[in-house]
Parts: sequence; C-alpha cells; structure tokens
Amino acid sequence: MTNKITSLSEYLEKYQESVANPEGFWEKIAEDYYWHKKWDKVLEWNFDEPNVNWFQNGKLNITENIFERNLFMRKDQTAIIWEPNDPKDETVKLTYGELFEKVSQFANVLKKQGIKKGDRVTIYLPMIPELAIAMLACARIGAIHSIVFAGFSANALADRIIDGTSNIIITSDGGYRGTKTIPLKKIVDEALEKCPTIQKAIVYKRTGEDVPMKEGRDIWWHDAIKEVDTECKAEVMDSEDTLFILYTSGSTGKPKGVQHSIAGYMIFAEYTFKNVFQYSDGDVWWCTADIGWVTGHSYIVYGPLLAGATTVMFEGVPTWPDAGRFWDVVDKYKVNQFYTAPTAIRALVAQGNEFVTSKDLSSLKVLGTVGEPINEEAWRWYHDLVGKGRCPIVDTWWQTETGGIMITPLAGITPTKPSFATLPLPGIQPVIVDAEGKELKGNSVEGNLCIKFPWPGMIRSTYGDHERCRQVYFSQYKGMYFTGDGAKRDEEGYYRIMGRVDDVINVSGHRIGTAEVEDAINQHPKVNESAVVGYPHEIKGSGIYAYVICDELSETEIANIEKEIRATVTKQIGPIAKPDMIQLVSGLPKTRSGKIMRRILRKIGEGDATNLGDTSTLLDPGVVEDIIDGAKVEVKR
Ligand code: 7RM
Repeated sequence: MTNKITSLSEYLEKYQESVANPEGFWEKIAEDYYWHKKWDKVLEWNFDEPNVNWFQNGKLNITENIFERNLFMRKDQTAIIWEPNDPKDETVKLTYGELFEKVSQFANVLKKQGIKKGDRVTIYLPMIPELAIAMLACARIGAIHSIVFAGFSANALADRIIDGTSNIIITSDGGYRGTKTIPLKKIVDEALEKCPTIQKAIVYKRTGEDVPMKEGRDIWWHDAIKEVDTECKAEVMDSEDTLFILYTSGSTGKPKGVQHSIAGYMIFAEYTFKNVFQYSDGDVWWCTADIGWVTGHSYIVYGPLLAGATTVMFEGVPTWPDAGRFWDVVDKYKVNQFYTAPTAIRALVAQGNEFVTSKDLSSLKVLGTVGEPINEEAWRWYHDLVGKGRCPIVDTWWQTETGGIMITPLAGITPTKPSFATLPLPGIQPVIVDAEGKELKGNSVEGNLCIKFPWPGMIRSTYGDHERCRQVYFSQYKGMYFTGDGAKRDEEGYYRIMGRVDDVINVSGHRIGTAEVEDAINQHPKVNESAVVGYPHEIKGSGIYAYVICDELSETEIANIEKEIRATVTKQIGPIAKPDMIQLVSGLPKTRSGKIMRRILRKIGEGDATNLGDTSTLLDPGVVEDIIDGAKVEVKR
C-alpha cells in the first residue's frame, strides 16, 4: 500500500519532513487520487478568519476515489460486511461492484427528488448498509449529508434539520438495538411538524412495523429505487466544497454543525486509517462506532472504503444476546483490526472474563480505542485478555472537528504506554499552551492542547455561522486551533490527554454540553434552575450530575421528580443525555455577578470538598454546605 509507514525510523523521518514542508508532504499523498483537475496551490490559510484552503481549485469526486479508483482491482472484493442486530439473521455482504451500483442508484433517486449539488440531506437511519449507501449517494451528486445519530430525540433531530436547512430526510420505519425497537419514522414525523423546509422523506423498511406515510411527502425507499437506473455520473466538485456537516456539542448553546470539505478530508481519512491501524490488503476491519458519530464517518465508511478495505458494519449492541457478542463477530468474520471505545471495554470488563476467554480471537492483529481517555485497568484487560498480549493497542486521540486521528501510536511501530495517545501523526503539529496562550516548549509540561498548523482534515466552518467557528476554536489562542482538551507531554515527549477543560462532558465517549442538558432540564414545568457537571463514572467515564432547583413540590411530586426530569431530557435531547444523579437543591453557588461556580459543583460531584478553592466571591456561601449535606455521593470534607 502506498503512503504506509512501516517502521519507527520511517515515522520519525516522515514527521520531520511533514513539519519542515507540510505542503510538499501532503501534495505527494494527494498525487495518489483521481482528480478531474489538479490543484493550483496546495494550501492557503490564516487562522484569524479562519480560512483554510487545501488543494485549491482541484476538481474531484470522493466516490470516484472509492469506486472507480478501486474498481479495477476490487470489483468482486467485499466492501461492507453487515452484521445484523440478531445473530440469527442473515449477514449482508456487498462487493465494491455491488455497493457502487446501489450508491449510484440511490444517487439517482435523490436527483429525481430534485436534490442538487450543495443541498443538505438529513439522514436519520439505524446501522444498516443503506446508511452508508445514502451518505455515499449524497457525495456522488455533491449533496451535503448531515447524519443525525438515531438515538437523538425528535426535538434534537428537528434542531439539526432546521439549522442545516435540509429539504429532504432519509429514515426508516424503525431500528433494532438489542431487544428494543426504536420507532424512527414516528420520531421523524414528530420532528417534521416543526420543520417546514422538509419536502420529502424517503423511508427504508427495516422492521416492517406499520407506519403512516404522508401523501405527497413520504416515499418508500424500495419503490423509489425501482424507478431509476444504476448508473450515475459523479458530480465534479471543488476541493473545498463541503462534503458533510455533523453536529457536535460545545460548551455553549445549541450543537454546531461542524463542516468538512471534500479533498482534505478524503486524503486525511485514508492516510490516517492505513497508517494508524496498519491495514493490509485482504484484512477485515471492524470499527464498532455508529455512523451517526464522526468515528463512523471516518473509520467505517470513508477511510476504509477509500483504502479499498473490507469494513464490518454492526447493527447491534455489545451486550446482546450476551456480553460475548463482539468476540463472536470477530471470530465469525476473522476480524484483523478492531476499533472500539473505552466505555464499551469497561462495560465488558464488568461482565467477566468468561465471555472473552471462551472465544477464538486469533485473527486479531491490532486493537484500537477512541472517544475518551482509557484507564489503565481497561487498557490491561484489552491488551492481555482480548489481544492475548500479542496485539498492539492504539489509543487514538481526535475530534469531530479534526476529521481524523491526530495523536496516536502507529500499530506495532510506536512503543505504547497505557493511557498515553503517544505521538502526533505526520502533518500534525500539537502545542501545549498555558492560560495566557504561551507555548510550553520542551518535555514534562501540562496545559491546554492546541494545533498550530492546518492539516487537511480540519474543520472549515460551523454551518451557517462562521463567526461561531472563529470564536470557539480560533479566538482563545491567537494563530492556533484550540481543542478544548487539556494535555500533558511527558519526559519522553509522549502526549497524555487529560480530558475537557470546557463545559463539555464526555459521557461514554459522547460529547454533551452542560448548557444543553440544563436547557433540557429547565423545560420541566416545576424546575426553576439547574446546573450540570460531569463526575467520575465507572463505566461511562463521566456521568451527568444535575443540581436542580424546583418550585415547592408536594410529596408525590418529590417522589416522581427525578423520573420526570430524566424523561424531559430524553425528550429534549435523547437518552444519552439523561442525568445519572439528580440532586434537588435550594440554591446554587453563584458569584455576585450571577455566574454559577461549576468548579465547586464538580468538586462535590467528585466527592471531594476538602479543597473547594476560593469561595470568597460567593453570594451566599451557605448553599455550598447544604449541597454537600444533600449530595448523592459520599463527600469528603
Ligand atoms: C473521535 C471523537 C472528541 C473528544 C476530545 C476528547 C475526547 C477522544 C480520546 C479522547 C482521550 C482519546 N470525537 N477523546 N479520543 N480523550 N483519549 N484517545 O471522539 O468529537 O466526539 O469527541 O473526545 O476530549 O476532545 S468527538
């Protein structure tokens, strides 16, 4: 495989080269793709606006680089292996040739519905092959996909449709998750009541449950594809045209639509995939993420398919029918590289070793993690029990905004250390800064993690609000992209990610903004005010702790309030944002200017009130004592 690093010395060499001459480094990699017209200039940028332009004026289509570029060799090679929720149901395998036909056919369906280059298409589907087909069909015709994780509520879906101004949505009647079915079409119907821009809904039949179809708006997928042919010419796109938007939570306000452009993302997704996981031709790759998150975009669909890999797509959950499901699937398809989240590993650790030790995992060569820091115990279990000590673990740090992996070991090449993401990939220039934005040079330093030079996969804007992109990512530290994470560089130059330094909670690897959860809780008619913080949670990494002020409650209301608040949050955002702990309080620690001092609430949630720091600016120091008295966790004073 081209552009694949094979040794530590080669990595070090490439890294030096990529810093000395980033344009030259990425240009050489870009030569490998199919372009209608090559770029005039590799890179133009400033981080003040920000304006980042990779492969300026290049013309291409990403799906031609997945299909036409690979087809000659791979027409009959399996592209996607789909493992259904129920292991008794049949696997679906699609070759590159078959997938190409289905993508082209669905692209024609979109065209027939009037979807044109630049239009936004919202996709709200479970983990079925049609999700990958729909997203690639968008890319084929130059439409911008906006995939919404199928665990989000009608309200959250509506917010994302409205912000992205889509006029079409692709969904299914329902979806399976373990023993549950999720009524996706019903959720869509509810969301669409608030979304006047939506003209059409294309509905895939997955569960077969009865769903009302709205005349003139709703169309069955299987009817629509019958009316079109299976060839669709690729729309010729500009390098910097938008490939997709994907909503992610930040510390303030509503989720923002992170915008990625075509050429840079394409090159970055494939390069990082091949190098980090050391994928070789013929290997079977499995990333257990949902395509509704960026990990699924980059490492189930785009990265692997660009590289001509065989990628497994899993509809189900890790614990059904039992906690051995992952390992059954590994054995069933002889998976070679396996990529999952620390939260999944911790959940499986808790179920006991028997589910792993009884399985044949000899096909595994590489294990990866993403989404949050992996604690040493989970790392050891993964390494010793799953990998039998033979498989390198790659702890990959990156974000929705970075498009692909940034700091990580290269599997089998970079010596690893538990809980360290280790070293930056070639082309990535991380810096650690202090509160004033001064770069902390050398080793053994800790501070905020920034990136000081553009990389091809980086965020270009936040949809519809470029100023917000500037404010959130490029204004804190001048001339740098700010990640929102704290990090340490140890004595040998290895990076350890310390977690978020802003008001974002990483729950099971999913980003949840405290402000969003507070807004949701405040929708409950009895709630006056709330403050939400993260606290250490054994399985989820961080749990959600909500301090809530309510109106006078009757005894029955008190008995039901927690359940009701959880239901309110589920309705506003989705079950992933449900608070784990809810504490009714009479007041919140506020400064004289009315700002909630979350630092204090965080400390209490952590169970440690021995050092609350400076509380002299508090309006009413007495509330802190009351909160500690009523805390849902044991608090050391
Ligand atoms: C890919 C993804 C991004 C946030 C990020 C971090 C945290 C991700 C790691 C990690 C420690 C890791 N995108 N994070 N990977 N923390 N070690 N290997 O997760 O946009 O949803 O989240 O996740 O805080 O800023 S994301």
